[in-house]
Parts: sequence; C-alpha cells; structure tokens
Amino acid sequence: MPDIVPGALHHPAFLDADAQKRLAQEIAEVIAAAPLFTSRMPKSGLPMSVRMTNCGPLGWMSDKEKGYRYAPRHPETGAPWPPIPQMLLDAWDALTGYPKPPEACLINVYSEDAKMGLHQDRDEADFDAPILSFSLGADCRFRLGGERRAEKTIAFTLCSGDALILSGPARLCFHGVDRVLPSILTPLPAPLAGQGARVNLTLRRVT
Ligand SMILES: O=C(O)CCC(=O)C(=O)O
Ligand SMILES: [Mn+2]
Repeated sequence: MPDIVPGALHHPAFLDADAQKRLAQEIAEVIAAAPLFTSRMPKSGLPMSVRMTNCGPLGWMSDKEKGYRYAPRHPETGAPWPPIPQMLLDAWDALTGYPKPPEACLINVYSEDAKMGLHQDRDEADFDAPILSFSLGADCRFRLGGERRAEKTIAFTLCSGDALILSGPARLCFHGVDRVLPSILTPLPAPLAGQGARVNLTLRRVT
C-alpha cells in the first residue's frame, strides 16, 4: 500500500467490482432506513454541497445552531442509525488492525458539482484511532496537506473501490475534495445510481 505522506495510506482498488456492488447494496439499504440529509455550516448556516447520512452507534452532522457533532439519532427521523455493514467492519479490522471497532460511518453523497473544503477531522475524542474511508462511483481529486492549514498540499485521484487511511502522523492532516471528476466510466453501482455521482464512506472511532 503506497504511503503518500507518513501515516496516509492509499490502497487503490481495495474493493473489487463485486465487493463494490455488495457495498452499494448495503449503503442503499442504509439510505432507505436513514434518508440523506443536508448539513449546514456552524456559523453561516450555509448548506454543505454533499448530502449525507450515517450508520453505526454515532453519526456525524452539523447545523447552524449546534455546529459539528456526533449524535446517536437521525436529525429528521429521530431514529437510531442503522448498523455498520459487516463487510465494512471486516475491512476496518483488515486495514487498520485497530483493536476497537469504528463507532461512526459517515456516508457522503456527492453530486457532480459537490466538493468539500480543506478541513481536519477533529470532532472525535480519540485521535489515536485511524480514519478509514472508501470511495464508490466517480473519481475525485482529493487534496491532502499537513497538520496546519498553511502547509503545502498534494492532490491525487481517488477511484471507485479505493481505500484511504489517515493514521498516526497523518490523523490530523488537512484534507478535502477539490472536485468530482467526470463519471462516464464509473457510474455508482446500480442501487445507488440515482443518488449522485460519488459516495464516500468514512469510518471513525469517536469516544
Ligand atoms: O469524500 C472524501 O473522500 C472525504 C470526506 C471527508 O473528508 C469527511 O467527510 O470528513
Ligand atoms: Mn474529513
């Protein structure tokens, strides 16, 4: 697995076509139970361009009133989040070797013009645990920097089936999605096809 910067591990094509299809089916079932919603920026209240939902004991969300946070229930339905699919728990064990399971799986759905600004993942109490994410559907231009916003960044492409780990010295590195790349060659697998162009799943320990 190529190490992009120490602790940042890119695993191209970790999920083969069959595993991507199975994962898409699982995620479509999560979305059916926990519908996609729009989070808002803490101060401005401006809507984020990705739509999201979660599975696992805790889910990430944000709004103008309470800001970035984890919560055990869906903000609109009030229901607990569906469980994290077993294949993702298995992948967490295989790729991170971290002794405790992830507590949150954030599902981000990008339309063709969605992006995500440079940020750190720091709403978790535990920075020792790695962050593991998977991409499905359209490629994207992913940007990765250092622990300070002003540090130099690099960009690389994440493709459907890729896994990315931010661990150790890279756990708090700034990162974001510059843009989704044309998706003619890699539409989202069937059950997710109508939802958007790219799906990203981020597994995290929270407590
Ligand atoms: O979509 C991605 O690849 C990154 C998502 C991300 O950084 C986040 O949700 O915190
Ligand atoms: Mn992030």
